[in-house]
Amino acid sequence: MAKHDIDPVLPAPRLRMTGGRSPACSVPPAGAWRMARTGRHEFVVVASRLPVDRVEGADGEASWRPSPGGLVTALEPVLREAGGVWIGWSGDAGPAPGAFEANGLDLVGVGLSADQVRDFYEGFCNATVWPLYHDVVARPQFDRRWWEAYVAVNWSFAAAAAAEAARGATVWVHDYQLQLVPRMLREQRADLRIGFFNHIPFPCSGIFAQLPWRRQVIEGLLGADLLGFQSRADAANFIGACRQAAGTPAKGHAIGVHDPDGVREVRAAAFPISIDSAALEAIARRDEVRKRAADIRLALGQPDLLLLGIDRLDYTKGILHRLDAYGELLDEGRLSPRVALVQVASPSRERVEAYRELRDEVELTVGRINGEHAEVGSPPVHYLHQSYPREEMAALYLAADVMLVTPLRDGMNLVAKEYVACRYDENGALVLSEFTGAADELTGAFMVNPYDIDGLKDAIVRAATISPAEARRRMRSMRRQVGQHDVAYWAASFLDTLNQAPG
Ligand code: GDG
Repeated sequence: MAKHDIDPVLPAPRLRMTGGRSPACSVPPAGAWRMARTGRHEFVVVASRLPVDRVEGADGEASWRPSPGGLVTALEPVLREAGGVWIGWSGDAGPAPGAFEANGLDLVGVGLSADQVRDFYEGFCNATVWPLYHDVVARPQFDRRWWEAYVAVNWSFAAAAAAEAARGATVWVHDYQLQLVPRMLREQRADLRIGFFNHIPFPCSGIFAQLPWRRQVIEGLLGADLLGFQSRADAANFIGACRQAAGTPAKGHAIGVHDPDGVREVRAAAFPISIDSAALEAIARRDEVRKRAADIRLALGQPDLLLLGIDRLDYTKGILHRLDAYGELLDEGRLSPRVALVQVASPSRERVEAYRELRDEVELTVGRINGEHAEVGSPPVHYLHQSYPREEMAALYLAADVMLVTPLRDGMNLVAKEYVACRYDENGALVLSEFTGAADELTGAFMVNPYDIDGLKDAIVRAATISPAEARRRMRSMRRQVGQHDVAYWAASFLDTLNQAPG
């Protein structure tokens, strides 16, 4: 696929940060840029994962199956129109699969060794940054070996992006796994327009300050022209961290970064991500999906009240707090005796210790609630530790009377938006944690502080007992928001702002 023009290595502008030494990560590993060149792609997406999964057929032959999420849906038209490429990791340890085509998209696989999967992905990404950025709801672990792996893997991604991007191309880097890529890329390819979007929260400067490599991370991110966050609070936290960790001054959304050629302006602002609302609503409207929703209620014994939780099994999602509140409501008899809770907890990061412990604790709690309250054939909690196709998810959303979204911290939470998009019938109610990015937009929800179990219980009872007219009013306002601000709107507003950045 991509044919490359071999270009001389571009002069590497060295960024000078006010009040900083040159960070350890500014020195590329030997040979990282041996292949420095410009590619043919005008638009490059760099994300930790590829939008496809490697599957092995019965004959042992490997192939790629598309795993389209919201990000792919939003970026696919841009990728096609601009002749773009997606750079990411396949999810398996092993050598780089290199460049290939799947589903009509140009893809470039970055390889991670088994040690890098352990130290970069399971270590630095999932056991250091993830808990730290989610307000330390679990204890972050700091390990210097993990940091070294993080630097090395970020170099691999930056090198792949530099090789694919045409002169003057737009490169959009995604998420906390790749925070050093913007600067690494700029040092080699000053001609590029570089955007970065942070999908998870950015913590307040007091928490961020715990990170031993905070200055390097800030400097890495400031290699971008535009930094997008899920909420205004996250963007403000980042600006605060720039001041504190790197002594970089900011004026409003603009941060002044001292480059050799003068002061470069980096913008940090909120671009709340969304979903492909129309496509999801179309799935929910299908006859077979509506029938499946009715069948789900039937299979559950036609409950008076069906509560639903859908989450990756992650300690940030507040699953245990939700179960505690539900268990107490059952103890107190405050819900209809014909109530059921369906909790989908899709498997996630099972090699990380904290996730294994969480699974044990959730399963113990579900077992206790069912042990105390079940009757033969009708347990009050239906716990599903599995992943489902989108159609089944839409049927569940349609079947539920009350959706419980109770994270302790969440960048956005797409599940809340998906529930709203599926409810074309304008029924159903949403209980939503105020610690999600979605809470800024879905003001028709019943807002909760998930740590306040009594408040959570009251909100569940209120959501379960509102009048149909109030439910409709609330759902309509949320549907308007999600309908108008879909994932295409999100991508377009980020890319328009990036393209207007002084380049
Ligand atoms: C990160 C940030 C931010 C879940 N189980 C199944 C399944 N899912 C889908 C949901 C939803 C997605 O996974 C989960 O998205 P969330 O937003 O809830 O959470 P994270 O995975 O933590 O995502 C988050 C997001 O990035 C985007 O920026 O909102 O804050 O943490 O789409 O539907 N999908 C299918 N089967 C399942 O079993 N098909």
